[in-house]
Formats: sequence, C-alpha cells, structure tokens
Amino acid sequence: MLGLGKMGPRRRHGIEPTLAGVDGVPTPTPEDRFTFGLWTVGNRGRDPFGHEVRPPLDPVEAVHRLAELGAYGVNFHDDDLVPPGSSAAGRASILGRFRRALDATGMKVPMATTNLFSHPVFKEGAFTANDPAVRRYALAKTLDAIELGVELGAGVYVMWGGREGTECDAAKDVRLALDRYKEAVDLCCAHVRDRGYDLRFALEPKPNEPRGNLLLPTVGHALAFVERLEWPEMVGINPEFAHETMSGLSFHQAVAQVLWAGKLFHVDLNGQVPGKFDQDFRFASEGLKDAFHLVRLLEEARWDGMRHFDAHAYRTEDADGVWEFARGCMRSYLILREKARRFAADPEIAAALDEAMAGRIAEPTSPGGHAPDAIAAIRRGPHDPDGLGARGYGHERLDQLVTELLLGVR
Ligand SMILES: [Mn+2]
Repeated sequence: MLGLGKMGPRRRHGIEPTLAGVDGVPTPTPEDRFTFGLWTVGNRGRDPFGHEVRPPLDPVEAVHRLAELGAYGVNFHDDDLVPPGSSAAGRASILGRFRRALDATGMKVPMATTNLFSHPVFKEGAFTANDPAVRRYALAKTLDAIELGVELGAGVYVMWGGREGTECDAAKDVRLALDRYKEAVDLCCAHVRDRGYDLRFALEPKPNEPRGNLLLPTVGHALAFVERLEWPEMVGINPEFAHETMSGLSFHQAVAQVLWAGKLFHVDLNGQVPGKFDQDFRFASEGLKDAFHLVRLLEEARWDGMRHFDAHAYRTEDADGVWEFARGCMRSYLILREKARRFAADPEIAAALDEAMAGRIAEPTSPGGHAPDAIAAIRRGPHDPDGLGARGYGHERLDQLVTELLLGVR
C-alpha cells in the first residue's frame, strides 16, 4: 500500500503526516472533519427512470454507522430529519431521538440546509419564483430550517437553488430574478443578524439539473453575485466537484479562486465525469487527478472547514454497499492527502517544479509597485521574447511524475 515508513521528515508545504492503519491507509478520525449528508447515505437509489432500490435509512442509524466509520458529523435538509407535515409533538420526538444519537456518538451537525426543490410548490422556482406567495413560503421554510440548524449547532447554512432557473426563457426576466435572489439572501442574513446567530451562508452553484438552466450556474457567477449583497461578508460559496465538472471546468481551480477570495465556507466532494448528468459518485471515483490537486490545495492552504461528501452509493448497491461507499469517500481523501505529502517531499518532483519555475509565480511582476517610474522601467526593458519563447518548461516530465505518484509507483 502506501509504505509510509519510507517517508522522510521533509514537509515543504506543512501537510502533517497521519498514522497509518493496518493496510497502510490512515483510519478516518473526527479530526479529519469528514461529514456526510443524511440524504447521501440515506439515498434510496431513485432516478428519473427507476424507483427506490433501498429501504429508508433511520437518521439515528446513519449517525451511529458514520461515527463508527470515523466521521466528524452529519448534515441535513430540514425534510431529511423532520418529514414535512409532522406535528409539533412528532417533531419534538424526532429531534429528541436524533440529539440522543449525537450525544451518544459525539457527532456534530456543522451545516444545515433547506429542501426548496421537492414539493410541487417550487416547480417554477423558490426564492426566484414569479409568484410572490411562493417566494414568501420559500423564505418562511428557510427561516424555520435556519432555526433548526442553529438549534443543533450548525455554523454554516448552504443554499442550493435547485429550482431557481428556467426551461422557458420567455417566462423569466433574469435580471429581476437576480434582484429577488439577492432580496431572499439579504432577508436571511437580516434574520440571522437580528437573532445574533453565529451562522454564515454558502451558495452552491450548479449549471443545470433539475432545471434546464439554473441561476448562479458556476462558482464564478456565485462569487460575483455575493459582491452585490447587502452583507457580503456573511455569504460565501459551497463549491461542488460534480457541479463544476458538469460544466467542463476544473474543480480545484474553482476552489482555488474561492479560497483566494476568502469565500470557501464549505465544500461538497464527490466524483463526476464531465458532460454527463449529475452523478454524485463516491469521492475520487472519477476525476482522480483533479481530486488529487484539490486535496493538495485544501491541505496546503490548511483550510479548516468540513470535508463534506455530497454523494451517494451506486443504484446497484444494498445497505452494505452504502457503508462501503461512505468508507471509500474518506479513504480516498486520506490516501490523496498522503499522496500530497509525498508530492511535497519528492526530490524529483521538487526538481521538476523548479524547471517549471513553479515557485516564481510568487514574485511580483513589478517589484517597484504601481509607481509611474516602475511601470516605465518595465516598458523600457530590455525584453527578450525570442529567448524566453524558446524555453521548455518540463511539464511533460512533471505531469508524468504526478501520474506515477497516483499510480503508486513512486
Ligand atoms: Mn451538493
């Protein structure tokens, strides 16, 4: 397996070594901050062409099984935990049982969210529905879910606008829809400020599915949207591997820009092939190299947020397959984290990085800053475009070294 004993003490990027389990792969622990949605391990395998293939999973069992596997916590949509239409007494009883499971296992609820997509009321949109009555219901449901999340200790509230979009473009004025989207997020922020809750919001972009076209389709759209909000400091992004990959974009590059903007409030990890429907596969089962660079990025940045898996088991699986799926998500992350540590410690990779001048991107283009003299000096040169253009960067060798690291021969 990983043969971690051979690792030297060198830690160029400060990724801490982890104790290996019996097969050489570290065993997940709560310190790794792995979380799962109740809807992920509880996914029953329904798809647009077929019915459920697995029985319902009791949220209490999900908490216990995930705790045994080494997870830090669970997240949920309001309806995942308290079925719609529950009485006040029913709600209290469900919450009591769920809290006892959390207390017994030490599992946390770091994130909460609302289902604004399943009920027919949301078929034309939720926060951006044309009908103000639908929008007011969506907001009320969200504020209730915020209360529930805060009650269970959540510090992040994810907003995925699954029905905020169009098939019939004639029916929606997108500029006004964005006004309403902003209004809804501002109202949620205003409520949280009024109550004094320690809660931040994370917008989750997605290009399409279930709507033909969704609003805030990519990380870039969402980052730009946040800057137009009333309290932009309260709102960040929850990028998802599958969603950016559906658009053919690089996920680790998207996450890097979100980190650069100081807006990585949450992250959704899974596996996805570009150009296909939203697959939500086990983390790193597809897009392995992008997954590696993502893990390297998160670890080198020492990002302290939750490594949340928003994915589900293949439809072929029974209950045992669900727990294999959950275990596999965490194992792949930990294996890639060890690979990232090896990447940083490997002398041949270090030499290839020097050849690629990878470290020199940290040098300012204008050492003299914005001063007119400094700009004039850059204009004067001397410049040697032909000489510079003749240089090779050694990317073939560097990328092959990464490939061989991932294939397990380094
Ligand atoms: Mn997601």
